[in-house]
Amino acid sequence: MKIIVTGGAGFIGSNFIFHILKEHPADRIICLDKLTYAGNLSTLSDVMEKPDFRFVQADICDREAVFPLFEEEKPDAVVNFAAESHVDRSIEDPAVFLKTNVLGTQVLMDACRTFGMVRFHQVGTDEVYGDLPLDRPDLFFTEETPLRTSSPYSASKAGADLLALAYHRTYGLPVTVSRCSNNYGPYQFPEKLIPLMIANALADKPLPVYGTGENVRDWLYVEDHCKAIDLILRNGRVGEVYNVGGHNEMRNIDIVKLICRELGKPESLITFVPDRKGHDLRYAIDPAKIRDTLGWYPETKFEDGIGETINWYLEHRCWWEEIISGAYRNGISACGFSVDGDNRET
Ligand code: NAD
Ligand code: TDX
Repeated sequence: MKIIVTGGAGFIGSNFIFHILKEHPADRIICLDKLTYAGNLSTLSDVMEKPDFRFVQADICDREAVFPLFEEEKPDAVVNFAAESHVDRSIEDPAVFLKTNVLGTQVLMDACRTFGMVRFHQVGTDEVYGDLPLDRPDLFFTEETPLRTSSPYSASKAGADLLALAYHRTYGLPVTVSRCSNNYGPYQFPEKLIPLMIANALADKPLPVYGTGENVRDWLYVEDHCKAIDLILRNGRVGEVYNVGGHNEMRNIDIVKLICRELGKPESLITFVPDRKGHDLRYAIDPAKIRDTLGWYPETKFEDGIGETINWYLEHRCWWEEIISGAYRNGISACGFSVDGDNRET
């Protein structure tokens, strides 16, 4: 299979590229990424020189860049990870979220329609379902749960999902959508809860917990998410939505305390700060559909995954310290990563 992976210099997209190149050695990957603040070429340094990998720096909203790439590469499939992904940034400035997440998805699907009805997978989020009450642990998100978005981020992701399903119904484009819960693991940008807390704790800085810290998220190890997308891409039914998540609900405050314990840091670093506007209370996925139809289940237990993740951040300090210092944006990494390979194109 020849796959265009958009947003592959980000957290989940890069892990997906590593997964595909390892599990499907006959596949070829073309990574299309704009390298926004969230994209980091040093993440891809291990695969940059591989013959079955190509990196192209471009914006998914840019038809003039996207269409010729499709014409040249004639991909079998597109997996769209490219997005603005941080809820707090969407509250500060929604415009780029609507542009990239909705209009960028449209450009990609128009290219899919134009160049032979290319198989398209949209990477979505459980945030499109809004939130569940804290006092109803019996309730979960199913694929039939109505969309009820809370933030500009989740509204833009819901727009993209609906557009993808509309392209299937209207044009017969072979589309699938996955909606996953919170991911954690290597290469997550240190603005998100877990890597931010690890980085701050290691620097003995305050750990900013929003509100009371009682909000609940359903955490999934990133590799399990990548396996789910791989399965949906190859064996999923077009026109369908699949929820991905693992019955692993944790309160934010408990995650932060666990990180303190693991790093030997005092809980006195925890600082309660004003709550996020519109802060969703609880996310919880019912993964019955993907389990029963595709045989997917989360393989990594949280105790193992969080330990591996903390170790990864301890062993890759240079990767995230270059992000915090801003040095990663120069395209030259001092961490021993080579990011100027022949496969890099702009
Ligand atoms: P990320 O912010 O780490 O990475 C996003 C990547 O997309 C970056 O490499 C960035 O450079 C690229 N990008 C942004 N705008 C672009 C544009 N206009 N053109 C081309 N590339 C662009 O995000 P992530 O956490 O890896 O999330 C990937 C996808 O998964 C997103 O669609 C997100 O909504 C979804 N998702 C994330 C989670 C999670 O917990 N992180 C959970 C469910 C779904
Ligand atoms: O400093 C913080 N303090 C804090 O209490 C940060 C950054 C977050 N939080 C809270 C807010 C959330 O309840 O922690 C929880 C997790 O926050 P984020 O890491 O920002 O993730 P979330 O808002 O849940 O969204 C994530 O999961 C769904 C991803 O960022 C999205 O891209 C994905 O769609």
